[in-house]
Amino acid sequence: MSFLYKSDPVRGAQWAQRFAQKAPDLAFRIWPDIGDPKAVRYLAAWQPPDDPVALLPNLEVVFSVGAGIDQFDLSSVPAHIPVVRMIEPGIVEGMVEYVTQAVLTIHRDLFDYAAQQRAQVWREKPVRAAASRRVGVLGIGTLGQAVLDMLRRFGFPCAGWSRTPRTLDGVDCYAGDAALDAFLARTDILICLLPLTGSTRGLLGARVFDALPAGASLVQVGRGPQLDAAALLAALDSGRLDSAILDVTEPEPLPAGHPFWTHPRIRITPHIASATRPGTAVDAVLANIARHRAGQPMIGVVDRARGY
Ligand code: NDP
Ligand code: OXD
Repeated sequence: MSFLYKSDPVRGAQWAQRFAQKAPDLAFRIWPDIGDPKAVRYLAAWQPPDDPVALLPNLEVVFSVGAGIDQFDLSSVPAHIPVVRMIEPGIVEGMVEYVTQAVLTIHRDLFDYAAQQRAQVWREKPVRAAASRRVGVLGIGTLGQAVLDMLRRFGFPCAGWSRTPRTLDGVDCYAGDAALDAFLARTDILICLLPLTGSTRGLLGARVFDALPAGASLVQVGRGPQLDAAALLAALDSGRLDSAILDVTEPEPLPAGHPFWTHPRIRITPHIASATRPGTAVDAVLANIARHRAGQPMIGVVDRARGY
């Protein structure tokens, strides 16, 4: 019986080490060295092969090596094979760090100070209390909840938006399209932690920007196609929005010459907000395999109907 890994080979070598320690009975293979295809019961991939079951006839579970699964063609994985996304403490920790630094960058006026530094200007701005800066997170799943849990400790008034109603300690929760405008109207720093689906593609556009208070900012850590680039540039240039910190873009890599690179109110990072950490990721995958073998529900099974 074997486990096939199909993603970055450097990380794959780290997965292999962890598997050797924790699950020596399960042969670990790194794509394209698949060994006997009939022996492969589990596949972990960023992108599965085109027709995984034709290649691996005894496949039982497909694991995504990332939290998002929009890069998967779910129709190529038969319905009886569960697709499981990555839920593990390492990816949560990285996202909490990234979003916290982004919110504090905006809150403590570091875009303005960067401009002042370029102009060699030494001038203080009044410091606003966190209690006066309202933070709102689109998507309050695994990552959104962890981010809010950290941000509320700074004293930011916190809100979150989800598809289905949720209750979170210290967070004003809004749900569904009908509540979006009310959520946006009370949000000074908007953080996007939504999965990419048919409903979230292009969501970050003029309609959303116009519903935010004037001078609001955006932190985009979801997926590039959720953002309408022209609408963002227009909103920044008109002063409707103050600034944006973008970790994901469309396309990736962001091409040379794209206006985002040089815009003074945009900060770009190359999709590094967070990544699965091999040690904790392997532990999470092995725990799910144990559940699967025991006939128990696995954690993070993708609901194909809703698309995440
Ligand atoms: P979850 O599935 O745990 O949470 C998704 C949240 O989004 C849920 O609250 C869900 O609502 C909400 N949601 C989905 N669709 C809608 C909609 N149409 N309207 C309103 N709310 C909606 O995902 P994670 O928190 O684990 O991850 C979120 C995303 O973060 C990933 O899909 C990925 O795109 C991105 N990501 C980015 C990384 C980076 O480095 N930039 C790293 C890791 C992830 P409900 O609660 O009702 O289900
Ligand atoms: C993920 C990512 O979805 O790294 O895990 O973007």
